Amino acid sequence: MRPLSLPPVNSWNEWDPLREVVVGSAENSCFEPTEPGNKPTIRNSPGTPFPTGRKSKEAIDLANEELAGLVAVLESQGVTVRRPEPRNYASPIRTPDFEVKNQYCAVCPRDVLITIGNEILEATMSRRARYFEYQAYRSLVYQYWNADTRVAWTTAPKPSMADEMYREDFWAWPLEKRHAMMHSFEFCIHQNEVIFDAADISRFGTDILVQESMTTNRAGVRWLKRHLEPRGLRVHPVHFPLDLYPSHIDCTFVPLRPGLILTNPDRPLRDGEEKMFLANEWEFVEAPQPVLGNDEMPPYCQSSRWLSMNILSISPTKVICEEQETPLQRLLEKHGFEVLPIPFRNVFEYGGSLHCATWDVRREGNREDYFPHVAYQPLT
Ligand code: ABU
Repeated sequence: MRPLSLPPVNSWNEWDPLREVVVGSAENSCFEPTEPGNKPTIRNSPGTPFPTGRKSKEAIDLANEELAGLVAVLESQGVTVRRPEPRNYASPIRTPDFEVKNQYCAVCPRDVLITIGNEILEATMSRRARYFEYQAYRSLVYQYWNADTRVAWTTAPKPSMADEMYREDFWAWPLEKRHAMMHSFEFCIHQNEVIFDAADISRFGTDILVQESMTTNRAGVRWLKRHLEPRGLRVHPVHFPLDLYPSHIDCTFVPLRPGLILTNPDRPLRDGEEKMFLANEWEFVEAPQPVLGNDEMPPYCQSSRWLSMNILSISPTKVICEEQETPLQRLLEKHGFEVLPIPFRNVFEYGGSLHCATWDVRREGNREDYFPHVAYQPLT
């Protein structure tokens, strides 16, 4: 008897051969507004107010051109590409708990949605301007869900995003206080509501890592544990204490294939958390310094220069990398990868690079246990 074909939604890790992916779009993008969970600033222009409202046509066209280039490369590799629905982000939104001047964009589906096996999981999100970002993907999600009864779909509980959810003075903490607080993993969000962005999660088959960050709190990790453990998965919170503004794991700790992880030399894993990797013979390889310095990043970009590490795996032997990050490309080649370089700098000001701008819906392969020697404590 022939085995059943894989469901249309099937992705257990970050590296298996990619078959279908959603690529974001910059259409109608706005500047991210100032709000309790986000205080955007212009690089190298302290004191200059951050722009509000729509981004310029030129900035949108430049980003869309690079996103189209990514689509072309993916399609040339036999990957099916889907795109979000164009929406209006420029109008204010108001819920019973908050108001915000405008929404943001749909460039980074990775932050909003994650495929865990045959399940689509919609994150709670952590910022007001992104509360309704899932809407750009709803019709795609319905198409996947309607296509096959094996596809599951879960939306995590929406937090209030009321003022009380945030610790707004976080943004004014002096450096000394940040250093003093770096082992407490308390950032701009409190712990009393479930909060997570999907990009704080990294998938390794049976094992799921979740970074505690400015965009994911401990209640979010607990919710993920309670949701995923009954499905046979093991959820491990991870921490990078030297990252004083952590948001999203995919510029910090990037699995490349079974046994190999690209690590960020500025953001080591908390002492002790490396044990599960070492006990299972995983190797850490440090990413080289990014080509761009902090001051050379696009002025409106709120992400770090480590977007250099934000690569997209097409398979365990092939990755897409930003064109100018040649030191990283050479390192990856040395480790046996074929590298497909593409220009992507104009997407940076939308908060991400190649991994952020995608949501992998289908990869070949099944759930595997890459950590047979792990001391795991499920929630009791
Ligand atoms: N959205 C990914 C940003 C991560 C970083 O700034 O390092």
